Amino acid sequence: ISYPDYLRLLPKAELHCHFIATMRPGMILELADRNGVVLPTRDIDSLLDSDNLQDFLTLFVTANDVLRTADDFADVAYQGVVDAVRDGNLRYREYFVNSQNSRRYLAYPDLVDGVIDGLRRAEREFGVGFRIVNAINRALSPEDAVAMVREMIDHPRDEVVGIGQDHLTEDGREAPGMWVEAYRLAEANGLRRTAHVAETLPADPESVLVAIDDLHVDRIDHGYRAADDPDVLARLVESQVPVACTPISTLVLSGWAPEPDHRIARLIRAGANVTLSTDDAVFFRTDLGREYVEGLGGMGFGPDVAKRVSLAGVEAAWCDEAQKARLR
Ligand code: ES4
Ligand code: ZN
Repeated sequence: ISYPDYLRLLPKAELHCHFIATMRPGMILELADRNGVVLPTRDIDSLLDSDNLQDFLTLFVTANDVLRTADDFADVAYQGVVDAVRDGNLRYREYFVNSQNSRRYLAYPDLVDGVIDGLRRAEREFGVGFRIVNAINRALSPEDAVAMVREMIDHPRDEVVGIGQDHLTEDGREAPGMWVEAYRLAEANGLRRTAHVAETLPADPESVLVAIDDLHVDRIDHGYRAADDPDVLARLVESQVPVACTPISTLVLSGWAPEPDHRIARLIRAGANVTLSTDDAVFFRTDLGREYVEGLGGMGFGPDVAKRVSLAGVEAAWCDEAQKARLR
């Protein structure tokens, strides 16, 4: 078996996956028609054409807007699993949903129940486990984030296990400390916590430490800039907080091509607890197989590291022990 085939067939757990960006382009058009939403363009290539975070987030908002009902969410959830099983032998996935973004159309419990319906159906057919993480929209206010966490507490679901973040302010600033109240509330109510930090320039490496020390995260999304600061990197390694890295996303948004000096490669060589994900599979035209083949392979890592990274995804998952045992 060739190395690329080995990497594609390796069973995988994915922890950093934005639900909206698992939506097939055809489905964006179909749901827009179903719900009478006018898109800026019906040309898929120009719709998906974004090479920086701001354009990307505009696309993200556009795509989010075509989803209006719980059934829409269930349909997107189901087809996303079908694609990921085919393209990268996905066995387990944690999804970021954005309940704040759909609040105008859909109450929080209806949204998550739609996602759960679709993912349960896919789990019965393909055996792919899942959990759901509600992501704070960082373009909105800290108070809004706290309100989001309160909704989660008021409508608990076994499948919804934590909070994360996405989107970003217009100026691209990362200020992880501003979310501390939402994170404290989540922690006090038994919710897990992850944060998008230190993704690209100009984000500070120190954001990683704010996430660990102030937000009390049990996972970090991206975190690449830690590789640029020896003290931050040492703390990240010492903590062994899992880092959910996304090679193709950084290639598209930051122009960082997979090569042995890539920041993710430096994190791995330093002994950080790295896992691999797609971030936004459809929108970056990637899949979990490609993250391993072009990402890890392009960074020069062989099968031993690939196996270790894929297992790190299982160990860092927010599911129960019985499910982890099945995935190992
Ligand atoms: C992202 Cl800040 C943010 N939000 C959603 N998806 C993303 N992919 C990369 N950065
Ligand atoms: Zn992300």
